[in-house]
Amino acid sequence: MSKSLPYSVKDVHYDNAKFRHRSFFKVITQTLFTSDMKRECVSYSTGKFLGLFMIFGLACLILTHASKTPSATDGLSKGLETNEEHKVVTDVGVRFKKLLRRAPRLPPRLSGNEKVSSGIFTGKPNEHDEEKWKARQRNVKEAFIHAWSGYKKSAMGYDELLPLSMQGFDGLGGLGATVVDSLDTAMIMGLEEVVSEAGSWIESNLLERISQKGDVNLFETTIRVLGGLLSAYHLSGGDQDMNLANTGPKPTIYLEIAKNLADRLLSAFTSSPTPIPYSDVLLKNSSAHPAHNLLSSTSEVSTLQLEFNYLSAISGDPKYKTEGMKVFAHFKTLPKVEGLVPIYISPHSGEFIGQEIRLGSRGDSYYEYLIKVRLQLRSIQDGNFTYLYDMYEEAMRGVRHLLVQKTVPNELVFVGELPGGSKGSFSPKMDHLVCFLPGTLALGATKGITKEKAMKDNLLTIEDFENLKLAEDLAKTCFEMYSVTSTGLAPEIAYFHTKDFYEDGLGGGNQSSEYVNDIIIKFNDRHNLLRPETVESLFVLYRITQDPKYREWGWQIFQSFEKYTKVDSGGYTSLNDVTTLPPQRRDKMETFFLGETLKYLYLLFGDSSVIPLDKFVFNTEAHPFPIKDAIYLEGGSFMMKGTM
Ligand code: DMJ
Repeated sequence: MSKSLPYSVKDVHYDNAKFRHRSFFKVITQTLFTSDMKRECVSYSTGKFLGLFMIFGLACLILTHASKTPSATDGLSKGLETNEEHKVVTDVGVRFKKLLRRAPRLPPRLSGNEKVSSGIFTGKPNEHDEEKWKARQRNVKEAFIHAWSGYKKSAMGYDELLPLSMQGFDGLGGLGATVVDSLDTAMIMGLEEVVSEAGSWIESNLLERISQKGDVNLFETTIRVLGGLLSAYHLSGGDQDMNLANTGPKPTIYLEIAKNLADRLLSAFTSSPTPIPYSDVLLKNSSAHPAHNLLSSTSEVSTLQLEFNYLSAISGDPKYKTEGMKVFAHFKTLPKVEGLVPIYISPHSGEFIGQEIRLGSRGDSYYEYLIKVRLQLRSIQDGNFTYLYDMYEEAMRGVRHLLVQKTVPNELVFVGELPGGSKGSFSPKMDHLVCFLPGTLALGATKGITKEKAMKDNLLTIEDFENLKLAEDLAKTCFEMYSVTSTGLAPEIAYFHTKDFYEDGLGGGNQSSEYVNDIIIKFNDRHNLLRPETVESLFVLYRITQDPKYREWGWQIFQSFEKYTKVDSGGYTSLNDVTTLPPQRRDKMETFFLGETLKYLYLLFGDSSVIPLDKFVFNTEAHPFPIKDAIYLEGGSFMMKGTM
């Protein structure tokens, strides 16, 4: 294995922004007025404006005193200093370097009036900003209406819309997946007409489809269809015994269908000889079978539990939770590589198969659900589920140690793969799917509250700070995977230029991107499926850090979707090649474009009090479930203590 770059507390002072060359005078003055250092200076200065004339004296003062003022933008060093268990001595050399460092270069493609500061943000946007974001949020709502009307016109009741040929396609077992995946987005956006259309279709057709349809994938059906029904149940007032939706069926309809579906899906667990479920279910006769290669994907078997746990909570029947959680209890016993796990597991032996480790396809949401299920069950008194958090923390240490490297020449941080396990070589390859990780890391660090509040209440450990730092760096890389292409849209997979790897002539096509030599896009990986992971992470990071740059990045991505994927006759389409103009289109609108991508963009541009991250947990398909204040009693039954 090539030597991986340590990404740990030793590494925390570097800044991932790219710098311009400027004069020493500008460096000093702009540092004082535009960087994090400004806030530190304020607490020392008896005459901060005189500081311009006494710059070296003031600089010396700054450099020889440790800061006592909390700074929202320099939380890492502050947090480390205040953590009783892990006191870190202030590094004077690093502080001197910070003073000399040049102001971060602004993200590319921002227009003049959209420029954001390099990190000074108050969390209180002015009125003009508020109006701007409301208008942008309306743009996203219009995009959703355009996507839905294309689907309704040409594909209503099919799983997916083929927007170019204007027809429907059943790629997910024929349960009308786009209808169910879209419903809670329409509820959140207040689109009553769409709620009525989708809700009525579900009420009239879905039970029949479930009882008559054939093969479905356990994971896809759980995250999209079961997940969509459950969040619709909550958002329409189900677990408050109310009907909050002005239109569509009453909430109990969603719950009844969800139970019927889940009862059939449970056969994947009960037919398997181990706690690892089979990958496929024949819905009509409630039987299950393994995939052709007899294996299950690690991420698939460990990305069912939020849904099954919530269904147990609202139905009062513990069987869903009991089966789902057996998977995690089993994973706890299996050997791992610094918390990281291979991407295949056998439902027959219960053992991992092969060595391949990655946080992209087949690995990704295992890590996501470790922390999210722990957050979902955090109010349970018996503490039986703390092992999930331990597994998550160990895995993130493994990611930082074994998988994180930086690019040449511009030091973008990325998460690579271990195709041969711990003894194989490192591959500088990252699926777009890995871009869920910044959001998950940020959520895991603050547990859904803002970084500012978490720091004020002294809640963050060194590991939390390390994870937050990695989250922010990785989010930037994910954003640059968009910026580096001609279309402003990311490829499905990127490779990264490192000291051990480079391939010439495979750039993204945007020559004005400063990362054009850092990011390599191979021919077969140039497609874009309208995936959500980057905007999902931008949404979570915006909520947690309150840094408006994440909104601006999301806006740029949204504009590119509008420009290159919108189909005039209705809907949005995938692309075959994001690096050439005009991009060749691929005839498919994935359900997650409505279920996830547009929902996260809408929430990113909206009020942060809507679906707060400390009170809701989003399943991997962006369906939000409330975190119940529940006490689980012995045997798995529980009492509610009210809803949040
Ligand atoms: C979604 O179905 C889910 O987010 C899943 O976890 C990963 N892949 C797609 C979106 O890209």
